[in-house]
Amino acid sequence: MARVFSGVQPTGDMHLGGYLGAFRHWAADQHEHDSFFCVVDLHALTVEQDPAELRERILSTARVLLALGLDPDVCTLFLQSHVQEHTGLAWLMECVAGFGELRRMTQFKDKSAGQESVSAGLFTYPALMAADILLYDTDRVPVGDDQRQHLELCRDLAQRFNHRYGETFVVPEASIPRVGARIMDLQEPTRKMSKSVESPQGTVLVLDEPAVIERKVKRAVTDTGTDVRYDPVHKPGVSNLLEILGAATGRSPSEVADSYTGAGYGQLKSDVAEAVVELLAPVRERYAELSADPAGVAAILAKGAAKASDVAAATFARAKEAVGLVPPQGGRR
Ligand code: ATP
Ligand code: LTN
Repeated sequence: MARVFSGVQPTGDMHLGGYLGAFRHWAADQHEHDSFFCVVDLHALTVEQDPAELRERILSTARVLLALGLDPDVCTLFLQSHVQEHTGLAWLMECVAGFGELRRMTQFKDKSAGQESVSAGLFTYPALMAADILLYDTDRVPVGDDQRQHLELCRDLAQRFNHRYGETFVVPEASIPRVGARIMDLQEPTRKMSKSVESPQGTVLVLDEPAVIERKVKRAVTDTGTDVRYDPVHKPGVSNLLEILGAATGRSPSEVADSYTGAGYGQLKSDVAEAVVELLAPVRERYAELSADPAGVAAILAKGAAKASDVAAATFARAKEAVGLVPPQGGRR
């Protein structure tokens, strides 16, 4: 059975982009593959966080993942900071990664641009992400399109390490959906829907009430003209709505567009709102149940961490030995 690993940052409210680009595929993958899903809380520290807020966000992110269908009896769900090997292997990865290749990461360039101070962690972030993936002998990494470059770097690092120190890591493949891999902001459809950019009206949150979802979709920026056509360059707003509806209903955006010949933007928006509400309503209900059971969620995360630690410890021991570190007597730590 192939091994799947993916992660989500607990840095903000989870949104429709992440849901369509990644999380719903995780829920499907868990039934077909040996799946590990991780709330990457250490990655969140690369930018300044309020401790109380972060604590709450880590747990609410785990609740959303469970609410959208991750089944702890089927997959392994855990918090990155509960498995110490992530930071240990990240160091080995940092020592294999080049300064130049980290500097070329577009996410680093975007997130550091215009900032007064930039942490060293933000710069080395992709090395920690590579460690996350490589620790689990991962075959496939289901992510949205924005993670393509980080995945490419992870593959390069794994191959470089294997070449230098002997076969140690499985070289993973990115698994990026054909439809929905890059959902755009509803108010600014040339920018990806994101939780770290303040855009309350342009971002549909997984936990938004149906009336809020309807309002956001109906106020989405569309383009000049009246015809519904899939053309991301000239009609980014309409194309984004077609992408959302396509991803929600299992069709390609062009196929969806064909069914609107002669219809206007109004009909398209109503249908998008309805499809998204239908998709997300069960998540909100289940989230409320999980919020009433913090001990249950904590137990799930503890079980996940124990299982993840077993796998991670074996890989980390192998990697340390490969580079020439000396194992401690009587144990693998
Ligand atoms: P930020 O927007 O702050 O960079 P994020 O929302 O991209 O954060 P995560 O929530 O950690 O970060 O991402 C979780 C998953 O969702 C990742 O696999 C990412 O590629 C995917 N994803 C995020 N935004 C979108 C989007 N707009 N469209 C499709 N997939 C997305
Ligand atoms: N960089 C990712 C989050 C992330 C991740 C990972 C995704 C950290 N480690 C390992 C997949 C596999 C993001 O910003 N969305």
